[in-house]
Amino acid sequence: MLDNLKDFASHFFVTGDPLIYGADVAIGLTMAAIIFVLFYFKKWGWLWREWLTTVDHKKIGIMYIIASLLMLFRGGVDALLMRAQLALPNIHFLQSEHYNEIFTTHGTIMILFMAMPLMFGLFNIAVPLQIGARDVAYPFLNALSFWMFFFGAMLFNLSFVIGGSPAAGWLAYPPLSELTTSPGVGENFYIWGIQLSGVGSLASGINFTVTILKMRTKGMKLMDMPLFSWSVLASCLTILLAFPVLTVTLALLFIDRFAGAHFFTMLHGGNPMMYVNLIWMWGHPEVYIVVLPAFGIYSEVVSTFSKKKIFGYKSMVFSLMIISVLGYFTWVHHFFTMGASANVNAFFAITTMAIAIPTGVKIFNWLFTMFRGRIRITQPMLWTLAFIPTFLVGGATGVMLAVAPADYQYHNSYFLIAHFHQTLIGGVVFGYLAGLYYWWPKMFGFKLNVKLGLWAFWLWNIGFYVCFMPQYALGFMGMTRRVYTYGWDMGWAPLNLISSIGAVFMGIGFIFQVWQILYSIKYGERDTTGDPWDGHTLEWSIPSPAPEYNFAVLPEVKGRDDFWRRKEEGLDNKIKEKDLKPIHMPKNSGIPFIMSAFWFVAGFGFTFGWTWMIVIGLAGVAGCMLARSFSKNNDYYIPVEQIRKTESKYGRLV
Ligand code: HEM
Ligand SMILES: [Cu+2]
Repeated sequence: MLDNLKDFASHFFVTGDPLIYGADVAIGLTMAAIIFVLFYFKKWGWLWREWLTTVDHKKIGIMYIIASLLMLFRGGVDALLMRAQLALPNIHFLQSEHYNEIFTTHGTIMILFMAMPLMFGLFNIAVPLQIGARDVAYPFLNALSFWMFFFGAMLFNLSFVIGGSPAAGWLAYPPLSELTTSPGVGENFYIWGIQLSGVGSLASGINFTVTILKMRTKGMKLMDMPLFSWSVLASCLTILLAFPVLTVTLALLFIDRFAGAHFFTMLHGGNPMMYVNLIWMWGHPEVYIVVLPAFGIYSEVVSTFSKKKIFGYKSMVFSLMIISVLGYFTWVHHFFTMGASANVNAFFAITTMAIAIPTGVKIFNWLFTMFRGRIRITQPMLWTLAFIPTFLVGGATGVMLAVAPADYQYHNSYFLIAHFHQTLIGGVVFGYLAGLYYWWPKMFGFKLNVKLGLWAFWLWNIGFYVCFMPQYALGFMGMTRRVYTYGWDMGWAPLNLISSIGAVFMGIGFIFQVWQILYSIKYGERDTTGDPWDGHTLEWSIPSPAPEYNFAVLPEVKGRDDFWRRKEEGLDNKIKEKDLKPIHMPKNSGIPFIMSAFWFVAGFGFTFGWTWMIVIGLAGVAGCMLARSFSKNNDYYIPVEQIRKTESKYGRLV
């Protein structure tokens, strides 16, 4: 009996490495501290009522952002561990298997559990306010999306201490990810973590598409919409077509592992290359899903801080759309070396290069917007200015990689690693940081400290170039990706050391940002106007932070950048008392949280192949669906008296 238990525990819990025990202790202590604080200050009720059950897009946005910053921390620690291991030849800090796990969790977490939720956080914060709506189209679904993402991310992260992490790369190529070659539960954690959060992403894609198409305020035609909202639409349309492919692909892989099927095995008619095609049919659009909203943010920021309407609005919109459509026809560039015919490779090489054209159009439009503008160098603007050259180099090296014959040389080398980090950090991370700095006062009612922000900015930027420029050279020198160590004879030591130092700089930059947030909570410059940047879109016309109903009276607009027009015409933001009407709102609900928790249980059951647990989980999910279907009391009205009180507190009532 005892021996059985011991045997089970030694497989169930991850053991062996002091790093892991250290992390176990840290996780345990953090959890204990959080629970203690909640009990001590009697905050459980508050947490449940105000946050865990909320359907308010603004609060959901904040939760997304907090979760994604935590994931940025975890992914960043992974990155630093890898860079420590590679800093010099023949280091025995990480074993090879451990290194495989870390690049796998780093890549997966950074894309799916950091970039995606940070993106959805910004969608939630900005889109309803920009288009003059009271919430998203389906607030309940929005909460469900968040909790599905959250529990999916937790399931994935659990593999660190229970069962063991996945180690087959961030896209889990078979045959390596098949049962015969990865017999542990790591790949199951990978599959189910992504499946749960993928449902959330797909639902958010639907939610924001409908919100943008159906909930724009009076007078706002599609071609009057702020460019961030356009970029969200482009991204969500891409989600709608791409995410189902991911779900099906991972489901097939799971059926292989769980039920002994042969979709992607080497034997019995399976075809691993099928998987590689399918996963990249999602994977390539995915990178556009995350980068297009960053382009939207740059457009808002450049226009605001140059005090000019964006140059070439229509061409901006068309470029967004062209990129999202072309993005579906480039996936083979990830495996030119697969051995497709020259014609096939040529097709995908050309489509890939073609994307440089709309992207170039956008870069020129941003530059022309700044040209002769009254530029203010604020924090969002700084990150935008840093993005342009960084993304330019990332784009240019992308075109180099798109040259199919040349890719036989670059493929899976550090040249590629440098290229995609340049676009993902220089494009996506810089963009979302610009967005965070830009909308922060709207979310919380205060600005982030500039001095600490400047430290963070320079550390990130210098660190970025120091880290990734040497990797282009390392790629040419023959260093391939996913190697855990190398010998002195390779001559890669100096450049790797430099690269690791750059990574440390970025890490310190992140610490400065955490410090910046904590410092600014206490000392940050308060925003009492609701319009700290002299903005041009509707979110700046209401108080910061926005009241729960956003707009006491829904605005009517007469065209693009309507808020600038109103300010130029000397109109104020006052609301007439006689215009106030009761506001129809959705009620909070615990179902999204509980249902996602049941999904988590089911996912855990699937991961370990425990039927009883799967049954409990799925039964719970079904119960939640029924409960929701039969619940009638889902909405309420905010009475005029309460709106009057809130608005007069902000001095907005005449
Ligand atoms: C913050 C600084 C970062 C550093 C220092 C860093 C470093 C690294 C390193 C050392 C690897 C492994 C290379 C190898 O041995 O093959 C890697 C892989 C990867 N990184 Fe990062 N990274 C950073 C940020 C990011 C971000 C922000 C993203 C995405 C948004 C990202 C996405 C990936 C992906 C997808 C992989 C490939 C994983 C795989 O091979 O399966 N990284 N990174
Ligand atoms: Cu691609």
